[in-house]
Amino acid sequence: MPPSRPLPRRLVPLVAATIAAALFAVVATAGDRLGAGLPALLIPLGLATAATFAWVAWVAFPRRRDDSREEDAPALDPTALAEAARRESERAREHIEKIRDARRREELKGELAKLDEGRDVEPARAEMDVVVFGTVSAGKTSLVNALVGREVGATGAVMGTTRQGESHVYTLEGVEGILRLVDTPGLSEAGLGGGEREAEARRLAERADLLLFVVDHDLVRGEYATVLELARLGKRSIVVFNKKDRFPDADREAVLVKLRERLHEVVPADDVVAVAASPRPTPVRVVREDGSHETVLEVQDPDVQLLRDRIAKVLANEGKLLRVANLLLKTRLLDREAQDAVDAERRRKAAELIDHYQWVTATTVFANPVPALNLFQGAAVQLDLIADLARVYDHDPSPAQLRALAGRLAQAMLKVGLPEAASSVVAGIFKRTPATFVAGGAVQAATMAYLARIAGEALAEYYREGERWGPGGIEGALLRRFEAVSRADFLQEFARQALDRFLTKVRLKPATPT
Ligand SMILES: Nc1nc2c(ncn2[C@@H]2O[C@H](COP(=O)(O)OP(=O)(O)OP(=O)(O)O)[C@@H](O)[C@H]2O)c(=O)[nH]1
Ligand SMILES: [Mg+2]
Repeated sequence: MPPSRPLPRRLVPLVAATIAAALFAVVATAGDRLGAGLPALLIPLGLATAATFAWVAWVAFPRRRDDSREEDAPALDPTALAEAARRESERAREHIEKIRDARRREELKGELAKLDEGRDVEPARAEMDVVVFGTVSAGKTSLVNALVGREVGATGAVMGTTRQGESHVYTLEGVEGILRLVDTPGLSEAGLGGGEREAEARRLAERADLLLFVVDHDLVRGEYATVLELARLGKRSIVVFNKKDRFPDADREAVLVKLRERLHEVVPADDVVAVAASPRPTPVRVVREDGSHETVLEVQDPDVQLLRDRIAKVLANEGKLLRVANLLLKTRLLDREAQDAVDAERRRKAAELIDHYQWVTATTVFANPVPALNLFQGAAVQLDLIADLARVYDHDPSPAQLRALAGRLAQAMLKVGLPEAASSVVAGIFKRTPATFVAGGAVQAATMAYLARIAGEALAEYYREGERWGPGGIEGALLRRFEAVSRADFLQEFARQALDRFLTKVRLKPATPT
């Protein structure tokens, strides 16, 4: 049965005010008959009634967000989530099958099989990843050691002590299943840095069943942004304020209040917990038998019990739901990885094809100069390029469709004046080279290569986008590619290759500048 929805709190003052106003009106009407001094008495009476109603209603309808979270959680149905994960898994499988690189394909298949297994596993054998994440030196490894109860990872004052993710199995009273506590490399101070280690930490955090976000003071901007980002991803997080021993009681409370306040939209107050994973030894005055005294450093035990209790409570109450929701998320992420892998392979293949055909085009023109656009109106090389690009993107156009597409491309090129534009770009780059002798045939050939590349890239984009040209239609697509291809770095490389090819073909040497 779905849980009953509490009255939205925003309506509470309105309802209270209406009731109070109605009462006030009734009494005031009666007051008209009773005498003139009464209104002075009625105003405070009305206000007091409104305030009382508002207070009673406020208490009677608690905020949904924090306090009712655990009761609300089951409203999401684990069976429905598991079913969604199964559908997502089918989609991912289809994408994985399209990956040509056998090793990558098998790797992703293996990961998918593990996720599939995880859906039907019984609670006692279920695995839960609790990922410890946060800024460098916040005390993540110290926290892992404290929770596990022995030194499993190296800690240090030097930033970047932990270099890769490490997981440790541990148990918590009252929680079924296999718990893995995963330590991660720290985020850079700003929390926005790149780098491989940070990328790995983020990858682990995204896949966590439960996240422990460790800070050792109030949040810096980067940390705040990261917590929000992960919350938006649906990541269940406990924010751990570590090194509380460094603060006097009042300051520690102030930091906690501030953290709770800043995070109140995404993290319930109970899920912001203060700990001391590895408190500094404290100086203690010891009185010896002979009456003299000295100060010694007393080692302090870790203080993480509150956090342990909180993790146990969250996992006991929401563990199953978190695990299934996370399986769905992980399957989605895997599907995205598979799609990215397919896309990257296709882009590579398309780039190879375009490269190949641009020079085939140029060589054909160089051997047998034809009026520029004839080539696009049904010449074999262009039709082959279009057909091959279509196949890269799983399309199989008929010969008639190929000819129609080639014709449309040629028309669009003419319409936006690409042949002239390309020819002047090419003439320009040849002018800047020592090969001033380059004959008209070579310029024409290189121009055609240039046009073939622009057409090829526009086509690849067209197929990539599911046979859509994007803004401005076919002309817009061609112009966008023309701009991209006319970048200086591309032009330099193009000129070098063009000269290489035509110079070897005609066996001419560059004219020696006089
Ligand atoms: N005072 C105090 N110091 C702590 C506490 N926890 C950790 N530290 C110190 O903070 C420093 C960093 O601790 P680590 O556990 O290595 O921090 P980390 O977040 O794993 O660091 P990286 O792996 O480099 O990102 C060490 O010098 C710890 O002794 C604590 O509760 N109180
Ligand atoms: Mg560490």
